[in-house]
This record gives sequence, structure tokens and C-alpha cells, in this order.
Amino acid sequence: MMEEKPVNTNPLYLGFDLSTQSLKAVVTNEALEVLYEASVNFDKDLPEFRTNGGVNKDERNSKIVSAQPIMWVKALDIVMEKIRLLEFPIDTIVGISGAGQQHGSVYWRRGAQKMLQTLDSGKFLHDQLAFAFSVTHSPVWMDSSTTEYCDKLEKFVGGPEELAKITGSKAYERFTGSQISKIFHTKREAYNSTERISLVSSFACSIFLGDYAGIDYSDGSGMNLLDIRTKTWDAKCLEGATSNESNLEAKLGMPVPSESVLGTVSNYFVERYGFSPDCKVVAFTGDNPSSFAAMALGPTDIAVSLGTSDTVFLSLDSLPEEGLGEGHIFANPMSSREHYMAMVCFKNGSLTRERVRRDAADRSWKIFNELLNSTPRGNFGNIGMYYDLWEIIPKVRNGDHRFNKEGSKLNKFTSKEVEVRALIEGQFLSRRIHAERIGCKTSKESKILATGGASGNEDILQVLSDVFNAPVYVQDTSSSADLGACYRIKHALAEEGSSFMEVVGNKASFKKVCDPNRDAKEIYDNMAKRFEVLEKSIVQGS
Ligand code: 5FX
Repeated sequence: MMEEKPVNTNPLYLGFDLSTQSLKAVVTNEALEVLYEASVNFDKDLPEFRTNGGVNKDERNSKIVSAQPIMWVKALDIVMEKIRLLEFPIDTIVGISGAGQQHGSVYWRRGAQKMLQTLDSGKFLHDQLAFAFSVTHSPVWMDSSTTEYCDKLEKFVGGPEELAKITGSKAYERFTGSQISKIFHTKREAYNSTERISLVSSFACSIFLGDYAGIDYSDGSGMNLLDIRTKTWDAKCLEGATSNESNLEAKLGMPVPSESVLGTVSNYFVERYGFSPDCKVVAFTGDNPSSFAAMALGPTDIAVSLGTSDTVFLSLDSLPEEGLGEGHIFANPMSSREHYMAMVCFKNGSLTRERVRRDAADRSWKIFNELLNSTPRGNFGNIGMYYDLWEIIPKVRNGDHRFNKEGSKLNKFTSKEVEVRALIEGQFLSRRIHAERIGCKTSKESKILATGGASGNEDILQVLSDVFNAPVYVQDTSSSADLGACYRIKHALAEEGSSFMEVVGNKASFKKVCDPNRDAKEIYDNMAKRFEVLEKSIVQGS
């Protein structure tokens, strides 16, 4: 008689986030409740790598920013030991996935695949992978040293708009295509000895898989190399980044859908930590796509992250007809074969709100909110645009711009109240205009999900709600990239054909904090039109 296999009644999911400053792990149950957490902070826990904020800045050129992949490997060793010490049944973990800081690239030396396939469970990973990398310092997303390679790539494919049409984004210094291009042109020997190029996400996935893991469609969209329609490497982009004899396509391997199960966990983890040999490894993705998955947004919802910089995230059923190049279009990590996510980043977020709070409100949020609330919606027709840093979208240099209701330029507003409202309305009008250009359409069902530091300020959120004419919600639990990995595991392991929403549902619990005022639509529809014209004039003069 065949022995009956015990049914696993308590499946657990293990999600990672290999982010800029730390490696975090979270274990959830099937209900996606967090049971255990462990983390490693690169600066504090791995001081031998001398990182600051998890990265190394080149002493002679501050545009060059990197991190050592062997540091990330060592962090994995430590986090796995911490997980072991939590003393839960590791063999009940049914799936592993994760997220990585976007755009960073890892260069595996010839022979590294064999190393991954034959890891000795008696030894640490970092001892065995010490010579696995042909480039010892991986460029990360904070690197901005590749302007000439961006220009070259855009020119080769026919200009920035053309590149955006193919890949979903114009060329950006941090995007992996230009980073690979720089290595190809300046470190040819290292490039030639590279067997495989991974993103940070697929690099971490490869270790759990014990073999090279494919780059997933969603994180792969942040490279300026992937055709976002066909989800294949674009021959022209590959050639523009390197040459037609660079063998880049083979070094990148085949891209994979973000929701794919790539195999079972490497024997190394079975023997060393007691994982079940049946534990599945689901493709890892980028940190932004993974946090996006953790928000489980509906098709008409918008997420607005109000942090040091502000970011707007949208789900798109199809590619926008116009506006490609305004921000970034990635394959949607929840349904990467057919849908898209849009991401628009604005550098001047909390940084600028804090500066105006200092200058107009004596550094006090209480005073700031009182000033904001003592002016009417529409601010008597006054409009402001404030940039402490060179902005990404729109492309303008730093400086403040103030206009009265006739559209004439002013040096100063008449009061601090007007200044504070002009800042907040101006920021959100800009978020709205640029989100609309990339395909954002609000409807009666739309919700705005606010996250990030400033999402705790309900007076600011009221303006957000009015400008977008939609209710604003905040999430009860934080929507993190590691949690998003657990959501993605559950979806990937569910019955074939089930949608992410069916499997994860509205697991993410939202709390409504404001509704738009009745007169908001008319006021801000008009103001958005005026804002757009004024913003254009600034871009032209910049
Ligand atoms: C997105 O395009 C970025 O460059 C950053 O948000 C990184 O993903 C941070 F890890």
C-alpha cells in the first residue's frame, strides 16, 4: 500500500525585499497575515563593506554609485540564520519570492551557474560565491553616470520618444540598458567574462533557485531594453546599448512572466535550513512593482506615494495612445502578460513641503495646516510651482514660480496662506496632469490610495481628494515590497487562470479619510487647464 503523504495544513509564504539599505524577510500564513520578520541593515550589520545608506559612492565622482553583490549574498546568509533562529517549521513554507531595488545589475562570471547548481550546504553562500562576479561593484539605481550612454541609445533607436514607444520609458541614467552599455564600453574584459546579467531581483531569485532565474517582465521593463508589447528583448535596443556582436541577448537570458513559478528551492536550502524540497520559487520582481502588488489596486484606482519624492502609480489595461515617455510604463506585476502599471516620479515632494513649512509656517505642521485651511479651494486663482531640485517631470530646473489669476508672474504672493495653498494645489495639479497624460482616467468608482510620510496629514489629503475629485484612502497596514512578494506567491501557486484580485482579494484594508467637496470638480478642472499652460511656459524657459 502506498504511504499517504500528509496534507500540508499550514502553508507559509516567505517574501524578501532586497532594497537599497537593507534586506528584509517576512513570513505570512495563507491568510497573508505577517507571522515572522527578519532583517539585515547593510550599514550597521555589514560594516566591512563601508556603505552609507547601503551604497558606496565613488570618492572622485559622486555620480557613480554602487554596491557589492557579495554584500547582498552575505546579507542573505545572515537573514537566513535569523529566520532559522525564529524556530518555526521551515518545511511548511510552500513558496518563496521577493523584490529588489529596481535597475541595479549583477554580472555573474563565467562558471557561476555551475557554482549555483552545486552549492555545498555545509558552507556559507558568501564563501562559495566570493568569485562568482565579473563586476565586483554593481551599479545601482542611484547611479547617474551614464548620460552619454543614454544619449547614444536614444539616438540609435531614433530618439527619446521612439525608445519610450518600444520600452515604456525614455532613457534614464539609472536604467539598466545604459548601465550595461557603460560596462560594455569601459570594462570590456569584465563584460566578456560575464556569463549572465541579472537584475537585483533575479540575482536574489537565482540563489534560491540554485540556477539562473529569468528577469521578470515587470522589473525587466525598467531596463530600456525590453519591448513592453512583446515582452522580448528588443534587438535594436540591445545593439544600441552594446553592439551586434556583444551576445547581450544570451547574457540576459529569456525574460519570464512575473507570476511564474520558476522551479523548486535549491537543495542547498533544503539541507541547510530544512526547506521542503517541494517549496516553489516564484519569479522575483522590482521593489516598486512589488509594493504596487501589495496595494492590490483596482483598475480605476490611483496610488499616490507622498515621500521625499512623490510617486503616482496606476494600473493600465492597455498602453496609453499618447504620453509614452511621461514617466514609466512597466508590465503589471499582477498580470504581466497583458496589463501594465504606470509610475510617474516627482523629485520635489516632502522635501519642498518641508521647505515651505519652514519658511511660511515656522516649521510647524499645525500652523501649515491652519494656513492651508484658511484659503478657499482655487486659491483666488493664484498658482504656484516650487522646485528645490531639478524636476524629472516636468523637466525643469530648480526655482519657484508664482502666478496670479490673470497668469502674470509674481515675485511673491500676498500672504503665507496663499503661498501654502499654492504649493499643495500646485503639487497635486501637477501629479494629476501628468498622470492623465499617461492614461489615468478617474471615474465614480475611483479611489486614491495615499501612502508615505505625508499621507498622515489629512488636511493635505483633502486637497489631493479635491484636485483628483475622488475619495482618498490610507492603508491600515503598510504596503511593503516584501509583503507584496507573499501576495504574489499566493497568486502564483493558486489554480491556473485565477486573477490576482480573486486570490488576494481586497486583503489590503483601506480606510477612507476624505471625500472630495462638491465644488471641487469645476474648480480644479479649470485650474488644471490653466496650470498645464503655465507649466509648459516654464518648461520652455528652463
Ligand atoms: C524606481 O525607478 C527607482 O529607481 C527606485 O524607486 C528604486 O527602485 C528604489 F529601490
